Amino acid sequence: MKKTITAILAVLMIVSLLAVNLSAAQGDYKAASGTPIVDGVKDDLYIAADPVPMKVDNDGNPSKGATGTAYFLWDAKYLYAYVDVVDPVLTTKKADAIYQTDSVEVYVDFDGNVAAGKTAKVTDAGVNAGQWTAGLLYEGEWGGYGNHHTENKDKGTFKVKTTDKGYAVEYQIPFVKYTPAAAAKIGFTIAINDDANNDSTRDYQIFPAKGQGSAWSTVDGNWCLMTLSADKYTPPTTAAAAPAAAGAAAKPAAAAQTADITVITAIVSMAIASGAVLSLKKRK
Ligand SMILES: [Ca+2]
Ligand SMILES: [Ca+2]
Ligand SMILES: [Ca+2]
Repeated sequence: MKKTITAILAVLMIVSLLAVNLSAAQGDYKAASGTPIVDGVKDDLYIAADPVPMKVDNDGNPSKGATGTAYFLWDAKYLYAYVDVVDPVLTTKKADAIYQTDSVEVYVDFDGNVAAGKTAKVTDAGVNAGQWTAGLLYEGEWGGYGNHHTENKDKGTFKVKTTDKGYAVEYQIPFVKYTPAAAAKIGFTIAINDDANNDSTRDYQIFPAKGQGSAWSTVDGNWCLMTLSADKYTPPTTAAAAPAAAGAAAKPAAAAQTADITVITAIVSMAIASGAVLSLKKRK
């Protein structure tokens, strides 16, 4: 009996600790299920994912430079991100370090540190976390830091495309040692580096939430959480097809109407002609 009570108390303590620590993470965003084409263009699959806004600096103040929105997808092997960056002044020359130029950083924790409220250095032995940096001018050349990036960068890819508001980056980050499953929670965050005056030196770094300026080296409760959802976008079928079909049917209908008018005209002409015959007969 005493053992049972001790066990129950221990479980309650763990549950309460977990509850406190879970609330320490900043936000819990849904990653949708699916495999996109990694080409820098937003696939419809991303519609089912929660948008992750990037609008604040490390102090939580509104961005004075770039802003952006990220969407995440996952399948058995990869985590994908489509990151839409609003940046009015794009860097045109490379720098000594990628992060000094316009670029995006995706940070991942595949060890459950954020969910458990633990702090860890991304370079400490056995810590499966790291930062994946993709630069506007550096396609095919990863930047990054931490064990997960260093060990696996050859297995990941990204594509960059300029847009009318700035640029977009699409990521394919390999899980490797991590086995994803529906409803699992991953620690993550994301940053935009903005060189605002094209001098190859970063002016702003923008995050989803404050206190994430140390995410490059340290996993902690300031990171966000992502839930790997089984939700998957499916394109609308009958509803969207109906207006197009109606539009297509409009022309034949118009043609039928034209045909009707032709017939009516013929009947009227015949009537007039016969009327003319009649009137001719009357005159006789
Ligand atoms: Ca795509
Ligand atoms: Ca810029
Ligand atoms: Ca600058």
